[in-house]
Amino acid sequence: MTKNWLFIGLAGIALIGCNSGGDQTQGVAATSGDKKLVVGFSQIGAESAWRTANTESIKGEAEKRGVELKFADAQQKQENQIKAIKGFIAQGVDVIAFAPVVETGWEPVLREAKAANIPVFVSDRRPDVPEDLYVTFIGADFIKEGEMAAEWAVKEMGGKATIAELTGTTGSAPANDRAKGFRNVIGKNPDMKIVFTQTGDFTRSKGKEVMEALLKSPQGKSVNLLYAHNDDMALGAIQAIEEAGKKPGVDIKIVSIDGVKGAFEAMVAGKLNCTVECNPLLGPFLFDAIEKHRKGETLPKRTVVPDSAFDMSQAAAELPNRKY
Ligand code: GYE
Repeated sequence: MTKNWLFIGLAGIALIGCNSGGDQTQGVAATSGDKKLVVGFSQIGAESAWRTANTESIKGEAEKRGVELKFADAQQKQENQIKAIKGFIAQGVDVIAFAPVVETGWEPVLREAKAANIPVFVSDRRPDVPEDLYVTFIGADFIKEGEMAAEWAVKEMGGKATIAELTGTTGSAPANDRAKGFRNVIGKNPDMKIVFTQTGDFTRSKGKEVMEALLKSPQGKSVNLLYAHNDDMALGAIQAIEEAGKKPGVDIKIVSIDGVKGAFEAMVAGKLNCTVECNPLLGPFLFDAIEKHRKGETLPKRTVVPDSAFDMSQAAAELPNRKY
């Protein structure tokens, strides 16, 4: 175990890109007198502890600022998100915000929002659409997170490991980017071999199920490192490893992403080795951006929320400071 290992990500808020202006800056519905600002927010679902903290942050911040929030939970289904966004357009909300479950397939509905002159704010995950279809995108750098997980892994395993990967929701930006970032670093280490990769859909139950099946297969016997795209899947996998009579954190080292409380508790218990933080508390960033936009300020197209990484040796000291 590397003592005091700490990799600080980007310091401060990095602002990348620049608003090209366009129609999105004109899409502000005027509010007069004490009429409340109405924001429609399409959330992905409630698949993880990260998501729960993210939802609380958005709801709490809206309440604090006196914003009327129309909140829709899509239960991890893109079709539900598209329906919710169409509903917000039909209701004539002032602002639409959403966290796209997958990267592709958003252009038509965002064109409808643009035609209705409703500004769109993107939270958490990136949609693959032209930049003029939204005002700004606020979220973490998932490639960087994958790289940080791999940097820890290479160091911890001395450049040699047989790796299983539990990926996030298929087609989602964090699953695509966390896989990519990890490989960017692993690729330079020929003895770090990924022998298994399967989705656990960012949930604890699926993480457990997939790990159970892997451990029963001949391939599973050789795995000595698990990389999970989020903490919930790692926590599910920990249960499966224990039920198979192995020691998580020892027989199979584990690195995951999010930095939720449950991950810190597992590190204190010696069952999880490292978590790379991904800040879910996006509410203040989002509503600040909405307010600035309404005042006519130009926003960057991208705001990166910075992350750190924590290993077992730091877990006990850090646990009381965790906000989610
Ligand atoms: O890591 C995972 C959640 O999009 C960053 O979604 C988010 C991810 C997060 O389900 O736990």
